[in-house]
Order: sequence, then C-alpha cells, then structure tokens
Amino acid sequence: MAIARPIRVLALVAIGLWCFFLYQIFGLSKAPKLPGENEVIDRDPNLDLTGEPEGILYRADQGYGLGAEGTSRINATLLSLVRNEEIDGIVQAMQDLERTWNSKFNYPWTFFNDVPFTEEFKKRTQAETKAECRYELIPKEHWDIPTWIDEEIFQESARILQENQIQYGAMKSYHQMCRWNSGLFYKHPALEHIQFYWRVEPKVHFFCDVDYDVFRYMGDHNKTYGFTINLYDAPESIPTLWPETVKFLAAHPEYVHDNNAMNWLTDKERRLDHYQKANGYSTCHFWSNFEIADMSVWRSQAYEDYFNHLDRAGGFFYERWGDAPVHSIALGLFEDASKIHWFRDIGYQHIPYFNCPNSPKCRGCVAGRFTDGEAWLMKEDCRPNWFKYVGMG
Ligand SMILES: Nc1nc2c(ncn2[C@@H]2O[C@H](COP(=O)(O)OP(=O)(O)O)[C@@H](O)[C@H]2O)c(=O)[nH]1
Ligand SMILES: [Mg+2]
Repeated sequence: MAIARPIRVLALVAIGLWCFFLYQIFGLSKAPKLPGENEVIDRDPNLDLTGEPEGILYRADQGYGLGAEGTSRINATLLSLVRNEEIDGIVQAMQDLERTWNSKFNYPWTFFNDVPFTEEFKKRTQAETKAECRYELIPKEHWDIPTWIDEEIFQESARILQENQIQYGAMKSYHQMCRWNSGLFYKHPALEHIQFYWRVEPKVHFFCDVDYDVFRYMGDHNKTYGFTINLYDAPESIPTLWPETVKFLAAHPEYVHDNNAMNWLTDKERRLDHYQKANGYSTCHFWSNFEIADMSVWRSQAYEDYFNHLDRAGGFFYERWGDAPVHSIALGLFEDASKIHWFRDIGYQHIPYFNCPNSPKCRGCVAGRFTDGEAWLMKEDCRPNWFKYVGMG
C-alpha cells in the first residue's frame, strides 16, 4: 500500500529531528578529548618533556631541616583561607603538597578563617605536616561588608547575577571571600613580616615531585608572580571591572609598567564576545586558586590605590568581581611581565582544570590534558594568549 506523500514527508522530518536530538545529547559535545587535543592551541606545551626551570636551584639537603636547622628557608608560607567544614578537602590538598614538595622544605602553613578554627581542624591539619601550622582569625574589619555597600542594591544585583547563572552570585560570603583575596589577605598582621606565599585551596591536587625551593626560585630569578592555569572568566560577573580600570588609569597613567601585558588583557581576537561583554577586557586571567607570589606586588602603592578604587566602586558586591581577574588586571598593567612565571613543572588540578606536564616526576594526571570535564570547557583555556603576547618564561 502506497504511503501518502505528506505522511512520508512527516516521517522523514521526524527521523531528522530524532537524529538531531541524539546528536545533541551524545554528539561532539560529549566526545572525550584526547590529552593534548585542544582546538585553541596547536600543540599543548605540556606534551613537551618538562624538566626543572633553568638556573640555580636550592635543594632539600641545603638547609631545610626543621626549626632553626632551616637556614635556607626564606620569609614565606603556604596559605589557605578555609572553612572548618572543609577539613577533609584541605587535609587531602595538604597530603598532596606535603608529599610532592613541602615534606622536603618544611615551610609553615598559615590557615585563615572568618570564624575560629575548631580543635579538630587544628589537630587534623597539624597531623599532616612536620612544619609549623598557624591558625589565624580574619579581623572583622577585613571581612565585613563595607559600610558604603547598600543592602538593597546588593540583593537586586544578586538576583540579576543569578538570572545570568553566575555561580555563587547570591552568596554573600563568596563576595566577601573574593574581596578579601583581592585586597586584604596580605594586610593580616600574621603576614606582616612575610614576603612570599603559596595559595592552597581545599580539594586541589598536586601530581609532580618538585625538588627545589620554589620560593627561593622566585626571589633568585626576579619573579613576583607564578601561575599554572590561564582561563577566561564569565563576562557577566565583571561588566564594569574594565571600565572602572580605565577610569583609574586615566587618573594614574604613571602606574602602567613599560613592559606591561596590555595586549594580553585586551585581546579581542580569540573571544570577541567576551571582550565585548566585558567592555574591553578579554577576561583572560591567572586562575588564582593557585598562586605563588611576592606580596610586595599587592603592597605597592599602585595596587593599594587600584584596590581602593575598585572597592569604592562596589563591584565586589554589585557584580561578582573575583580576585583572579582583579589580580590579573593589576599584574598585566603594573608589573613587569617578565617577572610573571608559568610553573609548567607543577602538576596541579582544581576541578575541572589541570596543568599536567610530561615529566617522569608526575603521577596521577595525564600529560597535556587540560580538563576532564565536558569538551566545551576546552575553550576556556587562554594560555595560548599568554604564550603569544608574553611567552613561556
Ligand atoms: N573561611 C572561609 N573560607 C571561605 C569562605 N568562602 C570561601 N572560602 C575559601 O575560599 C576559597 C575559594 O572558595 P571555593 O568555594 O573553593 O570557590 P571556587 O573555587 O570558586 O569554587 C577556598 O579556599 C574556600 O575554602 C568563607 O565564607 N569562609
Ligand atoms: Mg575552590
């Protein structure tokens, strides 16, 4: 029996729609990426055999014993802002970092919290290291929402952020955390005499043995900021961050360094939509859950003035400015770009991104794999821009 033409057409359309539907669910977006396969970068440099950085390096047998025996240790600390409830996550991160690095160098850990640490927190964290652990309360005036922030405007802004699906947009403490990490942590009295820090978050992983003192490396090689991962931000979280920065620069052109990374900050080729939505900023930033840095950068007059300008503008609360773009913009403008170092040899993961080098010193990650999440996360990688405009130093 012949089937009427309209029915045949309908059946064909239905089959077509069904195929399209299946493709959307199981198609390219779910295809697992092979390590190093990355459409935004020709070849991931993490696939190249990676060794230690060049130059003089300090080794564990050169004065890193406990206490007074640690004559080579410099003024530095591992630093973690963390909640009591995150004890399991921070213990896991400590185990990774102690195993791969700190059990050899015995740098102290400094933990910060907006409420007092529990005895259990102190006991379990101290049990993970031979080094000293310090437990610090953040002063109220560093954590509290500034008086010039209007609660009603905050609530309305939080609603908009949520509508735009900005993660943690309506969570007040997240905004407080971002502000503290941007411009206040290094003002804590416990850090007054300390120069370098390595920031560690709960649940992060470290995969590779690091056999030299990274803090000394920074000082000896004239580096002030070290990163592992470079990412695009959600432009909806920072629509007026760049316009505020431009206003600040108009008042303070003297702060811009001759060897700045303005090209990296304002690239519009790779992701024009981000550049447009962020009103002139590429949104590319150092992913600041990992930082090995010299606090002198944040203690400079340029940064102090910049942070105060941003703080007054209100975007830590009315938008969701993160410490990552704030630190990154400041570094890109005010710092000598040659002082910023890619720690390609430190295997690192904060869900869902990795820095995993090809090195016999690494275990537990796949060299060249940028993410183990959905394939679309690949386009969040903006390391190629840093390499293009500044290099891999
Ligand atoms: N003490 C304390 N730490 C916080 C608070 N909010 C976030 N943190 C810490 O700040 C860091 C970033 O927070 P996290 O939840 O990991 O944010 P994400 O990495 O952006 O998803 C982590 O080290 C958290 O432990 C808070 O309200 N109190
Ligand atoms: Mg985190």
